[in-house]
Amino acid sequence: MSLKIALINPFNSFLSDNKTVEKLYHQTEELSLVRFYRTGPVLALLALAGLEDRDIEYRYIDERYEPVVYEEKYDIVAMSLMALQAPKAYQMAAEFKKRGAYIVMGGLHPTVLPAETGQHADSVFIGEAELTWPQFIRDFRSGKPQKYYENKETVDLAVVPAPKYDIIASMTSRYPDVPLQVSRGCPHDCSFCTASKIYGFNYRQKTISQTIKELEKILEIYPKKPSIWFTDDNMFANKKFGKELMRALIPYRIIWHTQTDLSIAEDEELLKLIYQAGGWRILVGLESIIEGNLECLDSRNWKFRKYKTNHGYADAISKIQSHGIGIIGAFMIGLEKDTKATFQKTVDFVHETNLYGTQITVLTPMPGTDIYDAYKAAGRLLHEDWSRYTYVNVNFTHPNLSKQELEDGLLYIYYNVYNAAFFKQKAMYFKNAIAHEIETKQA
Ligand code: B12
Ligand code: SF4
Repeated sequence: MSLKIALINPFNSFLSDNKTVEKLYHQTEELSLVRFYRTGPVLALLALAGLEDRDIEYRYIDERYEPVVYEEKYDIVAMSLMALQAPKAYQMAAEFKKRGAYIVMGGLHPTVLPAETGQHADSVFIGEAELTWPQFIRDFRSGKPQKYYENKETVDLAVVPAPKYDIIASMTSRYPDVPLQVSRGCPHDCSFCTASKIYGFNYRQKTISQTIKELEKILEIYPKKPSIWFTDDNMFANKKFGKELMRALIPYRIIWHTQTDLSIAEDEELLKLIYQAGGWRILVGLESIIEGNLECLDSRNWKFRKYKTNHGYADAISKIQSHGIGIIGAFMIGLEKDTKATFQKTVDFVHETNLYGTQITVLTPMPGTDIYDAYKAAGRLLHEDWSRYTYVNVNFTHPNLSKQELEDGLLYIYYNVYNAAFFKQKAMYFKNAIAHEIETKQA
């Protein structure tokens, strides 16, 4: 039985509910760049197509770029959703259902709220889908699809098929930044994070040759080398593997970015390899530089125990950036110890450390997380309209700051870290750091 399956990324702007921040994103050159890097294809959907493609015609539809045509006939409509996309996905599902399509949903939101998703989808996928998607296709073909498909085993990444990147071969100009996932799982358990809920604590990797094959598949479909985004939660959790991968990447002369933690600062050899392999910016969750905020952010309290003060952070940032690798510091505002002073202190820290970039967001109690449970129990959630759970809106009550104060504080930080004067200061810092890195490499 041949099947026609729509793979859909429903659109809901992460700026939708905060017009002032949206205006700022359009005005500021650096933030426009951030918008540019929010354009990658949805790797989960390409991964599904890579798992099973016998006698299946997949149609990849990214609503950020093209309207969804409900009249087109599909046997199955599959959607991947984060919290902020859920309400939109549910509306779309209703439209497709009217026309007889079978609806399936998976990803983070369905994983943490399967019963809610089950009201809108015919089948719901809980967790990773490498084992369950092929099973679903078999069940669907035999006319017996189940309501829930829950992944019960740890997926061995070393044997998963490559995502079907050629699905986006005709769309490369839309996607200058391409996701490639090397590892899954995170040993930490941050109280605000949902990623660890889907992949668990068990850190697993693809093999080096598997990763290189995926990279080559991407390079094959791109006329000009794209930037690669290694979408791992913690790319260098295994440093030995990380170094081997860096050595394998060097000949490809690509540029790439990723996420990891500050412990790479302790490994000089790794830093040099990252630079040589084309790693130019790395996002690190710093969360907060306000005393008391780091405590209890994860069950083992590792960040607080390791870095304790801002000096710990600043030293590690300086070590990494001195190798020509930019750190994007991810900060959350709205943690329990924040006060009006938080905003200026955060700006000062960014300026003092010459942080290459920042990702400043509002603490968001995502369903499925410990803080969601705690805030809900304490009656602190302002609403549960997931479309507004975007990381730039305030969705909860804070002990020291009003909603307005938090929103104004967010803008205050934005205006002070995304401005021409600081941009010039950073540019100078990195020019010197890179010149030094090239000199020491030649010596
Ligand atoms: C790449 C990425 C992006 C990309 C692409 C998003 C995308 N949908 O792929 C971009 C840049 C667009 C993006 C933007 C944002 N992101 Co983002 N992003 C990620 C990141 C780092 C990796 C995702 C990825 O590529 N995974 C690789 C694939 C293969 O794995 P997967 O998605 O888990 O899919 C597997 C299973 O989940 C399942 N599955 C997934 N979908 C489906 C669908 C079906 C039908 C089936 C059967 C199975 C299935 O099968 C797959 C194979 O096992 C994740 C972190 C993470 N660990 O997930 C954050 C993450 C998903 N992002 C997050 C957030 C909050 C955002 C933003 C709101 C941030 C912001 N304020 O700017 C924006 C929103 C953008 C918008 N809509 O406007 C949160 C989501 C939290 C939540 N519960 O909703 C995460 C978890 C980060 C975090 N730790 O908080 N993001
Ligand atoms: S926020 Fe990062 S370090 Fe914390 S659990 Fe999530 S992925 Fe791991």
